Amino acid sequence: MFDKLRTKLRNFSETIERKVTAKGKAALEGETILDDEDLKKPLEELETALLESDVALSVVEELISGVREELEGKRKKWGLDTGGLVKEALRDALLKVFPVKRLDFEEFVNNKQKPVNIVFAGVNGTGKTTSIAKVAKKLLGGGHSVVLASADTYRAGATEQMEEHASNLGIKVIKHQYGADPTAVVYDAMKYAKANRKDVVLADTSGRMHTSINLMEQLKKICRVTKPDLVIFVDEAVAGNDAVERAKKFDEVVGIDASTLTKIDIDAKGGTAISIAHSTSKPILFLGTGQGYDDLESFNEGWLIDRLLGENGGDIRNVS
Ligand SMILES: Nc1nc2c(ncn2[C@@H]2O[C@H](COP(=O)(O)OP(=O)(O)OP(=O)(O)O)[C@@H](O)[C@H]2O)c(=O)[nH]1
Ligand SMILES: [Mg+2]
Repeated sequence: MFDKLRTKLRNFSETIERKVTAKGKAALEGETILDDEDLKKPLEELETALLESDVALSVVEELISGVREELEGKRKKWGLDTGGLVKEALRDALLKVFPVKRLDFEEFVNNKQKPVNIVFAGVNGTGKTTSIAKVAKKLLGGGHSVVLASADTYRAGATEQMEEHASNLGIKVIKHQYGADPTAVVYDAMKYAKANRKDVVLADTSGRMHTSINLMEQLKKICRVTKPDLVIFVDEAVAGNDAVERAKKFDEVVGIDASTLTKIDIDAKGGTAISIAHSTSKPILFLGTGQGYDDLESFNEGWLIDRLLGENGGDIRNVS
């Protein structure tokens, strides 16, 4: 018993000695060693800022513990602001959330064999149909021809909504009857695009809860049969914590290639983009910034990170 106690005491005193020696050595060189106590306050402040910016809790916890691990035990020059170091470490951690390679949409469409098949998916009301109309306008502006596939055969009025956009933009919609198999609609739209030398098919799918097994199977079938070149997951800025599960599930079931985050004009905090990118490791392609056809911005992680760290005044158009 006394032996055990003696060993414990020896280990304890050795640890203290190591710490004191390390701290003393650092002090002689005009530096200090960051410990839990130094990091506590700045990390708490950042945690609050991320949560207030709508980054999902699970993602915030992971980011903060990564920053803590990165900094604890590191040396810091006397007088250097610990908060500043923490912020820089967080910036690095946030940058790592985004895939190294951005997806350049224009380049992607230019390089793909035509017609390019792009399927939009997500839960109800997130802005899929509106985003399709915006992307169609963008493609038309870039000199591409576009066909819309109204593969939301489930919600009453969905095809009419799509037809209205198509008529405003002067493009063709391929549609079937209400209740028809959505896979057949996308298939026919691709057939039409091939026969009529159209460049891009934008396929609208009905909103579905990620927990609905049947509807997720239906989406899987669309993707299995029509083999989209790009599956875009659409979610909204206000989704917050919910975005993590949804994004993961859509990615797991159909393998998404990129995401679009809408309604950033309503809640421009944008932390949901971090949660989605973190959960899927896929790029964010666009931000929806309003209800008009031109309210679509290419995503820029630098802008978002500056915004989360409170460095660009939060103007969505401060995109460099
Ligand atoms: N403020 C704002 N509203 C948007 C944006 N994108 C879409 N909306 C609006 O959100 C509502 C739903 O948009 P839809 O495009 O119909 O959404 P959806 O995902 O197709 O909906 P379902 O087909 O029912 O699942 C509409 O009133 C749109 O005008 C955006 O970026 N900003
Ligand atoms: Mg829709």
